[in-house]
Amino acid sequence: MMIRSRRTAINALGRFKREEEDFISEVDRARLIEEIGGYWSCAHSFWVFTHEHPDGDALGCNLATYAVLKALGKDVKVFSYDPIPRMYRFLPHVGSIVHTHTLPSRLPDVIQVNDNAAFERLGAEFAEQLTERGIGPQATKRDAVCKVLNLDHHIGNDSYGDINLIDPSCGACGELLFHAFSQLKLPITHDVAVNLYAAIMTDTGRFSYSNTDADTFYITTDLIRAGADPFDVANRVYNTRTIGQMRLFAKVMETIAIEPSLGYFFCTCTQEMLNETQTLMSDTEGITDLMKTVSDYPISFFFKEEGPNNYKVSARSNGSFDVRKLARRFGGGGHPAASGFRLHMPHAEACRALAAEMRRYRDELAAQQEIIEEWE
Ligand SMILES: [Mn+2]
Repeated sequence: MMIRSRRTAINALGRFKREEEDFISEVDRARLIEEIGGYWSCAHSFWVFTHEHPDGDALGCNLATYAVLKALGKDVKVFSYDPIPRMYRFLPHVGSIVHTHTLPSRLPDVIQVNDNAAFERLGAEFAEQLTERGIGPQATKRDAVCKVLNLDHHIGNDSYGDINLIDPSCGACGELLFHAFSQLKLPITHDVAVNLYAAIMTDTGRFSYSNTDADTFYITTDLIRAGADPFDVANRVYNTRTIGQMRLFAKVMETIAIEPSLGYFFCTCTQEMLNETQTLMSDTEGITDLMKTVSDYPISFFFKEEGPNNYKVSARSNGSFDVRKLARRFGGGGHPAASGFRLHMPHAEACRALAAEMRRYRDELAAQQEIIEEWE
């Protein structure tokens, strides 16, 4: 039987394990939302951030935040460390996003970070500049005025904010923002609805990942009633591929390699492939979803060559294996079914390092399972 409840702790070999401390009670959530609401109503200037290489949840949340704060008459700047992927350029207010690596010198009253589990993941230069100005966990002298609001749904968020509203029961950070706006009676306008709908649709894999539950549908029902058009949003996000992208997909699929004894397969996108097909690394979006449709292997990895001997690895699992724990061994993170990490070494060496770690991890899980069986 498939266990559907998000709040069920499940054994490590069977399904994802969620530890008690990962969860926030309804009461605590409501209290934190009240506190955040206090900043939204009292503060004047805001900077809004998310993780580098923003996805639909990250951008949808930041633009919904922009729309809500603007409607309250605030001075709002949304920053993006990386360019906005083409598929998200239709989102309402996307033109307000400032793509830069250099922040203005004067700090705002409030910094809000959506959907970002660790301070460094803001982007190295953002994290550095903020740290210099007394913001973040590494700052030696703390800025006395500017407060950091950290709103996220990743298990294991570093809690780097002054207020940390972390709710892993939310399938998308967009769900968490919906709860916040609703509790604070802030109007869900058409623009807010489209952004939050796009956030939730993409982070739940079109309402198909294990993070999808009844709440997801209750929330999206409200968003549709507020003006989000499911056909239009899905069409704009997913049906915008180019021929160059299809050629890139073909080249990447050619590289598929299998590790049968460890239960995974992987493929690679090189800079050369991007040159040959006139595409960008962000055009590989969708490849991991395609890899997840393979039933023979429960785990897949996608190596993206970002520079010489520098690979960003996306890990995906069909639900039987917690890839977040594996990613953490390489200094990465994410969700149990979708995580990422970096390997700074030549490709062949990176493949060997991954195989070695997978073998160690699997042996440890097997040992744990033996202990569990002994107790039962
Ligand atoms: Mn997310």
